[in-house]
Amino acid sequence: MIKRVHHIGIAVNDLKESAALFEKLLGIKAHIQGVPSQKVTEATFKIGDEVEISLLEPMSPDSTVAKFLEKRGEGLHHIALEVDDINAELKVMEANGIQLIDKQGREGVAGQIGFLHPKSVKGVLVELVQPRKKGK
Ligand code: CMX
Repeated sequence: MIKRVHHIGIAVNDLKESAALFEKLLGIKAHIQGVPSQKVTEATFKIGDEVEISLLEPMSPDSTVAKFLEKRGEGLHHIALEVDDINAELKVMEANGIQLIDKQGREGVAGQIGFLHPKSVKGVLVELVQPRKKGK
């Protein structure tokens, strides 16, 4: 079952300039970190106790985000939905005819993550997130 929107990912060309803009827009400071496994540097804004907005700048030209920026320009890159059991949810999605990018959860910043292909979700890249248990 989907529990909530976990975060929204936005692809940007210049993280420093974009983070400064979103700090003004949201009135909060960004937490900046490199995520080598996804080949991006992220500026994350936690809005209240719920949703985060993550700005994504590619670390290298072979990053999927670099490819996205080249093809489509800056803008909404993905929506992440929180689940309790990522592998069970991926199985359900597949059984419902949704094309998976990841057949199984893999390690991400927030916990186990898995992507659904935008071609089968009306052009929106969807990420499922099973957050890491606190203290782990
Ligand atoms: N949202 C919507 N559509 C997207 C997309 C996105 N984020 N990324 C690619 N597409 C579209 C492309 O525009 C293209 O459409 P057309 O065929 O109409 O031109 C199509 O999908 C295929 O795109 P592509 O550039 O040929 O790219 P690939 O097939 O090589 O890869 C995808 C696309 C989605 C499978 C790949 O980007 C992927 O595996 N993404 C998941 C991982 C990821 O994006 N990580 C980034 C960081 C996440 C994080 O830190 O949270």
